[in-house]
Amino acid sequence: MHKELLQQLAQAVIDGNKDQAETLTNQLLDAGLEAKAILDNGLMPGMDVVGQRFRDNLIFVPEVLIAARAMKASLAILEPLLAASNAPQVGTVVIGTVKGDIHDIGKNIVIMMLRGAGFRVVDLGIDTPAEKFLQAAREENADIVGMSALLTTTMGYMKTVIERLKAEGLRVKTMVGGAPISPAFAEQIGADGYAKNAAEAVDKAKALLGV
Ligand code: B1M
Repeated sequence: MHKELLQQLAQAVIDGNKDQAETLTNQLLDAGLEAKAILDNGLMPGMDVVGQRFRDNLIFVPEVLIAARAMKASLAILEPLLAASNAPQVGTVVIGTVKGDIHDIGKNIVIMMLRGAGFRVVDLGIDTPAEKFLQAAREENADIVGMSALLTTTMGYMKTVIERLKAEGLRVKTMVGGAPISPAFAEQIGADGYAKNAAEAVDKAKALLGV
């Protein structure tokens, strides 16, 4: 039964059917499935199909927007479960999607998982300029500055932020991620850490702080 509902949830994301996505998410939770499994096996496969169709010019921005709205509606239900934590506080992360980039679904999932692992997370939102990262890093006494980018045209901005942090002498670790980012790119721009997905982001953040 789980499998069928998960497939329906993926389809609801693909169709951009927000109401259906919410109903199915609640049904899956009622049926005892864990939030993480709903995310990994329902929402993510749905958004993967959306990405492929978008790339192949089968659908366009408006369809992607309504798919994103459906995914966000489901995530809003899952958030308290993913972010619930009994873990002791392990450190502070300030995180944002870099300047020029408005993709935030992946970043928001990373935030939920970090909170769930006991991190205090300050969300700087989307289209975040270097100044905002710097200011927040100082004011929040951050241990880690996290950056997300989904566009090949915006990923280079991560280097700008890292260079600014270094130039200002801020003693903070940096972590980067997002679909176009690779470990080699992360190394090339001088980031301290890279994570492929939200679960890895938690492991990497802990490793960076030695906890
Ligand atoms: Co856009 N978009 N989009 N888009 N969009 C992509 C990224 C694209 C790959 C689609 C495609 O062509 N197949 C393509 C980029 C191509 C490129 O750069 N070479 C693209 C494009 C071209 C564009 C526009 C330029 C389209 C246009 O206007 N013509 C435009 C740009 C707007 C801008 O930012 N300035 C645009 C707009 C949009 C929407 C607004 C419609 C919408 C975003 C809605 C929103 O986020 N609120 C959207 C969407 C939804 C997508 C796709 C389909 C899905 C992205 C997503 O949410 N994935 C995407 C296709 C794709 O990625 N395959 C695409 C699900 C999410 C859970 O995964 O974000 O990868 P992801 O996050 C993962 C990991 O990457 C990682 O963990 C997350 C969870 O596991 N991660 C981190 C992310 N951040 C991390 C940070 C970390 C660590 C790990 O540490 C700090």
